[in-house]
Amino acid sequence: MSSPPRPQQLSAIASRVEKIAAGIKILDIHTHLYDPAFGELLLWGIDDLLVYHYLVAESFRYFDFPYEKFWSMPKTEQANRIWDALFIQNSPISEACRGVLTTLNALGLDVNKRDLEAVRKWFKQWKVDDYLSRCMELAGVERICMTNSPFDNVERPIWEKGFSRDSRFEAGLRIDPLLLDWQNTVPVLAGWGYQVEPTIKQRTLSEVRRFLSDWAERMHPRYAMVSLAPEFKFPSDGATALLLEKAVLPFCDEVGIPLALMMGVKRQVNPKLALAGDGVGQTDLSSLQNLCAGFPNNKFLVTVLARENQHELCVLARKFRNLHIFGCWWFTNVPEISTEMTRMRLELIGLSVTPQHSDARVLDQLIYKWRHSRAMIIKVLIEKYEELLQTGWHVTDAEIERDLKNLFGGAFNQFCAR
Ligand code: RAT
Ligand code: ZN
Repeated sequence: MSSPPRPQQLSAIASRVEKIAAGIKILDIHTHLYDPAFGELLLWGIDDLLVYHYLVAESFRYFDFPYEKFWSMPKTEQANRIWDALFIQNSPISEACRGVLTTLNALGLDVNKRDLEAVRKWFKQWKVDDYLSRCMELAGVERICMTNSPFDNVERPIWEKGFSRDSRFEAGLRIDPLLLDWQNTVPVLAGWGYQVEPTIKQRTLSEVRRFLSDWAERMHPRYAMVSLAPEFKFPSDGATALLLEKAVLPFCDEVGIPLALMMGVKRQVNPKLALAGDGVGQTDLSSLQNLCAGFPNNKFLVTVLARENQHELCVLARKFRNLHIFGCWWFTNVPEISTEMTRMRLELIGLSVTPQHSDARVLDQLIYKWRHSRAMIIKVLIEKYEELLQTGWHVTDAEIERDLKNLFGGAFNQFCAR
């Protein structure tokens, strides 16, 4: 039996991991950011940081005026109200508030002055292209996966016209309206020349596949993606399950891309909050089990929103190698839960996981989302290496580098390439 590790060995492993991690560049596999060619769709700057829907939801805990009044205000005024409620009248301790401060601090601003106008002035000096590079550098991110919807009326024409792609951005084909709102999507697809009917028969299925293939050709997406309600069932005779089985999965198989499922979102629990009005519910993961077992040639990238589903998801990943877990999504992206989830994932499925994506909607958020997540992931990994040390297993620098690369995008790339 080897002797227990000495304190210097433990602190040496921590500083070796931190040093190696500083040189690792991240592939952010799910964001709502855009290639600069999409113009105004790429949000950035202090006002967009403040009106982020995570902060809108938190502000309404303190606001006492009607929802409508807030929505009728110009963005700057909304940002002022949020700043006042969450940063001035109360200390900004929530994860989303801390995030704004981490971001401003990393950009070199003195947050302690509490001077919103000075921050606004500072942002005016930037041009988007330079600012994009600066944010990516401060976040340690080298590639960003977008969320691209053919159903978005602002985005679609830009794809149709064509543009020269920024190689730092990858596409993600988002298809929620197709799978979740079939009745209203039929006239839309018909208007674009696809011969589809509300009753799903063979012709309609092959037209949906043609639609998906046309968009795959345009976007070259890394995956197709849909978010699902807690009530999602598979198999079932509803439109979602039918389209999934007979159009989307065969399409993904043919093109060779995974299907990403974001499970457990209850849309519009409070519609008065708009984008901030969605909630969470537990999903019956036997539907996911049925998909993984029934479609072994398909690959599933999965994140679940409910904390209660996380353990079962890890167990499913142990049974099905066509399932890759990613991210601590949305309400789980708080240190208490993300640390627990990351530790559990590493303990159950080792390094065959992508522990985090940023879900950034505003460019600057890359900085805080990744600074916070990177620190959390490294902390958990160090713990695990220290436990290995107790057994006499010493990880080499090359092994540490390999493991970190896998956690920050390598495992995702390997899964997609299989
Ligand atoms: O996390 C979020 O920003 C949510 O609003 C959703 O966009 C979610 O991430 C999604 O992609 O559906
Ligand atoms: Zn998202």
